[in-house]
Amino acid sequence: MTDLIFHHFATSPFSEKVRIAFGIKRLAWKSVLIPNMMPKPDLMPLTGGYRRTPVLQVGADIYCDSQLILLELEKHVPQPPLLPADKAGEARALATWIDRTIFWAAVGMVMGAMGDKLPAAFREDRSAFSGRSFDVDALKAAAPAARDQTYAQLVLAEQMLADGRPFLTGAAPTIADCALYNPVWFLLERLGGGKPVQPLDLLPRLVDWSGRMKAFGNGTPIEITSTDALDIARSATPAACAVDPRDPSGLKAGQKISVTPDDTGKVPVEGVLVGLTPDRVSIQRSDPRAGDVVVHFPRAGFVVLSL
Ligand SMILES: N[C@@H](CCC(=O)N[C@@H](CS)C(=O)NCC(=O)O)C(=O)O
Repeated sequence: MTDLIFHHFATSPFSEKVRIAFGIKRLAWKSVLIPNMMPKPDLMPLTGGYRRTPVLQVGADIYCDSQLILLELEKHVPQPPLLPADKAGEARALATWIDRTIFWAAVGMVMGAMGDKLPAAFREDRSAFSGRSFDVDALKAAAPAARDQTYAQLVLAEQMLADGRPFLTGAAPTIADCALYNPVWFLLERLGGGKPVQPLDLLPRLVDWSGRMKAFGNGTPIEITSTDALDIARSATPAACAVDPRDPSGLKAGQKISVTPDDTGKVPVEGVLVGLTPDRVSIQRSDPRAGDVVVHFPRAGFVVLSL
């Protein structure tokens, strides 16, 4: 199997969503630690401008966004399954809900509580990243509302566990559990020092569930440098992919396009369309340090424009 190279940083909750999946699959993986804010001089040659964390690299194929990273992980390491055929749609839909709602409510709680302790450079970076001013006083004032939203959303997960099932969709974890672990871990680590904080103190099944998830660990990271990762990309050849001729976008292989996240870190990445499926859009680009690479993005949550 070609090595899975994961670009991340320790305190990143979206990275923990993937690291816990590595743990469930008991995987040994290559770890590249990247900065937690711009600039990211050794990541940009690989992604072409996509700046968010995490990113997965497999040779000269670069996978952006945890949504797509987990789909790709499942292809490379199918056992134990995180997307069993009878639960795949349900698990992916739950993960989308969690990523787009619970995560942001939890961020509101964490930033309201500790935003004033973060360095000015980080606050400026996150203002540019989100397109909203990182206003410490406004975040503090909004923290109670963020706590209430976190509670209202997490209660739904608590209800899913109410029949005694150990994981969100049944007896074994799926990507929905990995997605939920992201904000729950963030709250526990950042606000609770590992102990249940509000509103988790009112959600005992979820707290037990988080203990079961934590026990999976993160697999075995083997650290490599960002320069090693660039060398690996340069000496590899991207895997073949194809453009679905029935895709409703009408896009054709060989067209120049840009792909941009629709929510945060809205930096367009430009390249030549080489792959298009219902799940992903893939563009080829080259860079003097990374060589010829194909950068893959999920379709959901990304804006694709012909240039
Ligand atoms: N939808 C993205 C969201 C990723 C995201 O927002 N990651 C945060 C870190 S947890 C980030 O990119 N922060 C800015 C940065 O790392 O530069 C995903 O699922 O990967």
